[in-house]
Amino acid sequence: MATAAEQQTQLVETSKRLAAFQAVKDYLKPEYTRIGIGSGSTVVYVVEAIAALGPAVTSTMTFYPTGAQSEELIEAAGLRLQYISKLPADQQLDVAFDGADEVDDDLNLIKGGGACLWQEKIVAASARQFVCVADFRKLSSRLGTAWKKGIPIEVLPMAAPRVLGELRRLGSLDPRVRPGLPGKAGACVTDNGLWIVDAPFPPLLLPGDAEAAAAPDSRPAGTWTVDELADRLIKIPGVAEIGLFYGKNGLQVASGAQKPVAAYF
Ligand code: ABF
Repeated sequence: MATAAEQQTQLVETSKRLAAFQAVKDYLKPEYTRIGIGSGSTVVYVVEAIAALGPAVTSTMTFYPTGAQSEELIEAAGLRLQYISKLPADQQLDVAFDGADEVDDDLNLIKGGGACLWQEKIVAASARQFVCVADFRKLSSRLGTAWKKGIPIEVLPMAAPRVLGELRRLGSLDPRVRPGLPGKAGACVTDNGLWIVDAPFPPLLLPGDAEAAAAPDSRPAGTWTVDELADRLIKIPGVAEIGLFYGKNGLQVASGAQKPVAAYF
């Protein structure tokens, strides 16, 4: 007899797998040739779903990873690998699939729990369509409700103390440099040699919220809309990239689709 914890794990894994297969069914068209593959445990099922289509469909496709994990997944599934650095500037990925840590009502995302957020944003921004695949635990009406560890922010190590100070001034509740994996001393180091700061904020507002009508400096400390906070965070010197994937972004209009066209739960 499975324990309650085992049953919950099974439910989550089943949800991830169902969401991944549905997302691939709905958004991977046989005529597509360039596909982005994100990071995390949900994306494992995305690659499984793609591989299950067989070489008749996938042999004309090339897959672009967001990091070492997705690179290994692509190769292990026998799919053709290419790096985003090789994508010509005048070309786009047809679609990119990736997971998330949290998704709000407007399909804004928190990403970066796995510390790959910078590459993930570049791959997402290179795609015409970005499909977020996430299980039911990730859905919340306002970011910061389900994912309580904070917004992941990739920073230059020498700037970390100053960035932490700026985050406190913006109302972040106890921002911290993310530690390395258990048993490893020091900070978590990204594939880019940078650090991650996790910055918790009160739940982020959406433009239609009554509180959003007031000017930011007349609201309680740390109360921001997603767009306002993203604009401020990315401007802090020493911040390389932020784990907020949000709708109002030049990339979405100019080249890619940083905001997901769909989220699956
Ligand atoms: C990536 O993997 C990250 O942006 C996000 O932090 C994480 C989600 O992982 P999982 O699918 O394992 O929950 O998508």
